[in-house]
Amino acid sequence: MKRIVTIQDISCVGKCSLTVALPIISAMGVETAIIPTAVLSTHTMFKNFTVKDLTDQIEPITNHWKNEEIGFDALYTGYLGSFEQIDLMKNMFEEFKTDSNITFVDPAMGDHGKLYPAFDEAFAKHMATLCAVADIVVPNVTEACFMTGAEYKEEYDEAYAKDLLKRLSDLGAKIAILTGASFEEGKTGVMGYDKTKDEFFYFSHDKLASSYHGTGDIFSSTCVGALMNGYDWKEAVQIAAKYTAECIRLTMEDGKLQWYGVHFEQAMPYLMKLIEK
Ligand code: PXL
Repeated sequence: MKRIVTIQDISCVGKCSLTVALPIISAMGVETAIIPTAVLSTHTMFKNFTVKDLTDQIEPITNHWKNEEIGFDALYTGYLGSFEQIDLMKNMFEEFKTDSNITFVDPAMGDHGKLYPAFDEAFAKHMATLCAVADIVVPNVTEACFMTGAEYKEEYDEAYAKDLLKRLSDLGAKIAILTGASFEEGKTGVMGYDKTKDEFFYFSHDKLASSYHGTGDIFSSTCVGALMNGYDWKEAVQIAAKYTAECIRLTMEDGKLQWYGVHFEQAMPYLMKLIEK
């Protein structure tokens, strides 16, 4: 059985970060160890959220694991709250990286051209240094622009997406995956670039009319789960995109609760079918 570790916050309400990564990756048949980086009452798009930072727990936890010779088939980071946490992740990658495992970074920092309330441009540039040492990175267009200094565009063509991917891989990551890549009328999707093969890949599907919080985390978690189930990155992004779209579709049937995340639980049977071999 594969074992991964995911390092991100627990937002108690709002269905994002660990409250989606843990159930999704576990349901995909993969042991899911966690490091909670902070506990928040909700994610940061709600007003008046509470937060307890857990940065001081990260090193004691990883030191204990090292002493116990505990290893992981994937190290997956999501929302991180500070420069220090980013640096701790770089140390953790150095300590736990092997020839056979993967490091997967979702630089969860913003969307729709804006960074989340807790972040600024300097933070995005620092996140780029973590992406530099990862095997796979999965930013959306907003995050890719803030990390690479590219101009953010709401509307763009395929050449723009390819340029962003090249810039991301110039940072250092082996495989760069751009989520929410949309340059065909009525479609959205994901475009990836494998610099070791100089190969692009694009998968698109019909664009749904609503956008919800936490879908990036659902995409990344599913991608990690699919990779651990033996799918290559191109298959994994398709599985993740299809499942995320189904989660959105089911949520839309149930009214608009944009900040409360998507009905990923109800779409689990569909995910199980997607990963059947
Ligand atoms: O889904 C990204 C995310 C994760 N964790 C926290 C957040 C957000 C996005 O706003 O605030 C705490």
